[in-house]
Amino acid sequence: MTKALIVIDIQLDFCPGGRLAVAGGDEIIAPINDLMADFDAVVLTQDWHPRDHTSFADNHPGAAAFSVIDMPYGPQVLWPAHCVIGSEGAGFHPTLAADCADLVIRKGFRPQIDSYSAFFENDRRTPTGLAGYLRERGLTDLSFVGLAYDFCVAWSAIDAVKLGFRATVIEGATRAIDLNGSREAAREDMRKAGVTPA
Ligand code: VGL
Ligand code: ZN
Repeated sequence: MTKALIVIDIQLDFCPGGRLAVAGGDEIIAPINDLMADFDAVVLTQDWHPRDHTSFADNHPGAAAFSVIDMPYGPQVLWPAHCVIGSEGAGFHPTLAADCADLVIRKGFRPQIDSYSAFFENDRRTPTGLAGYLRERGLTDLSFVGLAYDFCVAWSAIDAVKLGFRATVIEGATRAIDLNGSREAAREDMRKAGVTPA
């Protein structure tokens, strides 16, 4: 009982028609639902931002969406407002088998810091609590799917390896934003970190 499927951010705002839509984001939902039965545990993450979140371009007057600013914890992409707490777009896509999840973990709810990874906020230090949950249940072999490949999926998988888990990304069950080559950069970062592609 060591295998967990970690399903990253299958929320309406990341699917076509959403506020930060990832191309083809909805195409991976049926395959993810099918994968769930192969695992001992299923964890869903949910991007969950207050309206005044510092990662939103419209909270920085004059700044364009998808530009990059320096934050105390490093560079930060400014995104269109998305996954606002309590909004429809923050909800899971209705076709995701969310009822099968053992745990839903929310991230990005502190106004001053973004959180791509399911394990740490973007300062790479503030934990979400997920590592403790997985360790306590003996879940050591993690497979990552979901959105977006080049941000939340990659950062989560890399942190998983750093924390001592075995991490695989099931690429066919992910889709990328691909901002300025971020897809290839993420693939290379994961390869170097020891994340196994599948
Ligand atoms: C994500 C950008 C901003 C993601 C979340 O889920 O990859 N990307 N917030
Ligand atoms: Zn976000």
